[in-house]
Amino acid sequence: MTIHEQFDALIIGAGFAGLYQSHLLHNKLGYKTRAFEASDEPGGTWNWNRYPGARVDICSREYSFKFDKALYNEWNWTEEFAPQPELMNYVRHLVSRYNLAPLLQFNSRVSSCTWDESTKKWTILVHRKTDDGKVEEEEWQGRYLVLATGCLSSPNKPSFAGLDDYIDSGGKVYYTQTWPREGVDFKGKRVAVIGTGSSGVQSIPVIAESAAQLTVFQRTPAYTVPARNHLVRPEEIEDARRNMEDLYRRELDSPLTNGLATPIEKFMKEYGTDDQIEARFEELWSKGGLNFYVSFPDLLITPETSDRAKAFIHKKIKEIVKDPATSSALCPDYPPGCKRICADTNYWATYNLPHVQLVAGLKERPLRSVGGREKMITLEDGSQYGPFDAIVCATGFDAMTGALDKIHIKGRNGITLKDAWSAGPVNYLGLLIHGFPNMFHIAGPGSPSVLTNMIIAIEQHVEWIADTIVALDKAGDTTIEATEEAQNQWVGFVNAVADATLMKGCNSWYLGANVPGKPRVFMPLLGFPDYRKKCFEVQEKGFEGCVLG
Ligand code: N01
Repeated sequence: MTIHEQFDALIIGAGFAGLYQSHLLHNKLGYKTRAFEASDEPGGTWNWNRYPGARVDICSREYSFKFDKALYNEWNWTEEFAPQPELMNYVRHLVSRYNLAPLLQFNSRVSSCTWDESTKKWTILVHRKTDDGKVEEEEWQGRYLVLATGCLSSPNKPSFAGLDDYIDSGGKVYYTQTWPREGVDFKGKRVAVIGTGSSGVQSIPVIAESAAQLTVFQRTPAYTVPARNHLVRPEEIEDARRNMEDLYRRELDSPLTNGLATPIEKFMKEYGTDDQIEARFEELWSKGGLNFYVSFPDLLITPETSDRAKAFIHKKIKEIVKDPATSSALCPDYPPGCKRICADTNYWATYNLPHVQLVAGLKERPLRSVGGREKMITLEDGSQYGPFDAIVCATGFDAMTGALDKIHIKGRNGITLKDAWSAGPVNYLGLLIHGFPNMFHIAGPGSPSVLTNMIIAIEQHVEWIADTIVALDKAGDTTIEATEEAQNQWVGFVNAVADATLMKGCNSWYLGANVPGKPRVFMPLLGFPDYRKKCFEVQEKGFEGCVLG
């Protein structure tokens, strides 16, 4: 086995987080780093999720790194919501612009990470696929470990009965989270889609364009607002470039980091008349995109506001979808935003097409068999649909913790992360975990991460981690670790914030409720500005809540 020593930081993942962390630590600060990526390309979630219609649901001018004004000025997004191939071009541009390739190692899956108390170092075991298809084991040692493993990187692939037989008898199964690079031609095919979260909502209208028949299997309907995607207008780019600093400041000051939205301060009941409230919803609806989240600042807090938003969206669904039974089945019954709202292009209108059918109510009558030799899908109540030439599973992710669950991480005194997190993830600031010195987690549970524009969340974490390493080195400290007390307080705070919202009122992946057996804990923290302030304060107060050694 090859052993590589003397690294400052070992980074797992080469998505946006791993790339920026590599750039900052190595190129800017002169540390010796290496980032390990399981795929043969960088890009993380945008590399894997190549399904038809995949695009970011945040305006591209916002979903861009802002740490380097020159980068911001030179990159030309073509669409308001960048499609997946364009996001991959951006990723490749980052790699070449900052000469990151020598810092990245592809086809390399990290299987274990072990802290050695005597050397104060992490040792990680990497399985690297070589060009001739062999797998080589490598050992890497470094002072710091950075988990840049992504929040939505571990696919949730339910083990449906019948699927193996279906594949054996020539049926095709595709997962949105690991879509074939060469793409899929659905022309003339009878297709089933299982799942109606963001991935389903984005792919269903595009698949419907070519499939001969499309049947959508829905367990829970999604709230979705029209994205109103368009080609970026030159004046929008110019304006964004001229005002990038201002946009960035507004993003940092907004709870969900959406700087282009026009938030209002007033809760709905103080806002005005019914007509004015309706006009506010209409305004955001016609603007499009996830700005609907800022319709009223109490959307995620006050039941009355939530109910009004819900009624508004139900009205829109009923206006668009012609068949009354289908439109009713598409109306969600939980608070909007409790699951992430989707941004779509023609989603509901797709159900008006004669070759598209919705099969709803899978909560009451789950899938009994998917595919089988007859290529049919059977529900628990015995109803059958098909036959299908292809089945698309848009079944989401083991979010936020799934990627780490797959790595054997062993901290001080032999404690494993699996044990430490057996009742759900616990940490301090979302960044540090008691018992795991010198290990940082980017945009993980306990931080705002998935409730923000992820690029903003990533920038903030990457910079905090780099500042921390520099500060420790300056002070001659070799280790940092969260205290148990600070961690317990933080977990209590994250839970209290979630309890004050309506966000625990449905079975979302935020809660881990989509994965059977996963502890039900609300993972992200709502409220970016206060969080960021707290992170600064911790640093300013000499890493309050941490033990340095
Ligand atoms: O996954 P999801 P996703 N039987 O978990 C259903 C981000 N994202 O990949 O809701 C039947 O939301 C499941 O049903 P239920 C974004 O943050 C962003 O779509 O659990 N159905 C649900 O309908 C998003 O929130 C973008 O009852 C089953 C669906 O599958 C996150 O990723 C694009 C089932 C999964 O929906 C995840 O989105 C895409 C079963 N056994 C994703 N298991 C953009 O930027 C699961 N389901 C636009």
